[in-house]
Amino acid sequence: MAILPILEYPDQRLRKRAKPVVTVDDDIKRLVDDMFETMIDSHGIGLAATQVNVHKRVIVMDLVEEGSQPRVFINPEIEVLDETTEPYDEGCLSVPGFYETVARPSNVMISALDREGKPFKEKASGLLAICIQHEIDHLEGKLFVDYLSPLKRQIIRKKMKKKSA
Ligand code: QAP
Ligand code: CO
Repeated sequence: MAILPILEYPDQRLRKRAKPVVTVDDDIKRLVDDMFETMIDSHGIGLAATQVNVHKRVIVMDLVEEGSQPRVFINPEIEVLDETTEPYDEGCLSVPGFYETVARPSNVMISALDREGKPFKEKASGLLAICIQHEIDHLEGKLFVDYLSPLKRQIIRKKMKKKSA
């Protein structure tokens, strides 16, 4: 197992679109294990492979607030179930120290493969629904700051650049 470096905004590699996993082999399982170790080490609740510069459709999650259950989503897809949206103060391991309110659909159906490559479906609401949408955005090269006003995004961008300089 290994702790992988996490890319930070505004790194352009966070903008790459991840490719579907063709077979859930030992390499993917190793990636999943390393992603869990990396996420736990940095006190995260969710991590997409894009954030560790691997452009494959893999997400790990452990929602501590909801009774800690390690979850793996490979090639995840969501279907929005109704019109309800909910604002939530989101953060991101790739934008450390910044939290902003984002409104997303409250109720979604998730389809994905698990760590063994087996397909499953799960109805999600609450933090799980928010987190899976945030993480799927990463696989599309999208970040939560993209939902903010250009001014707010610019401020965060400048502060992040200053921090890494
Ligand atoms: C994504 O985010 C998420 O700023 C996961 O200093 C967050 O794990 C989805 C973290 C909220 C839904 C709601 C952030 C750790 C972790 C920080 C994370 C920080 C240390 C963020
Ligand atoms: Co994130």
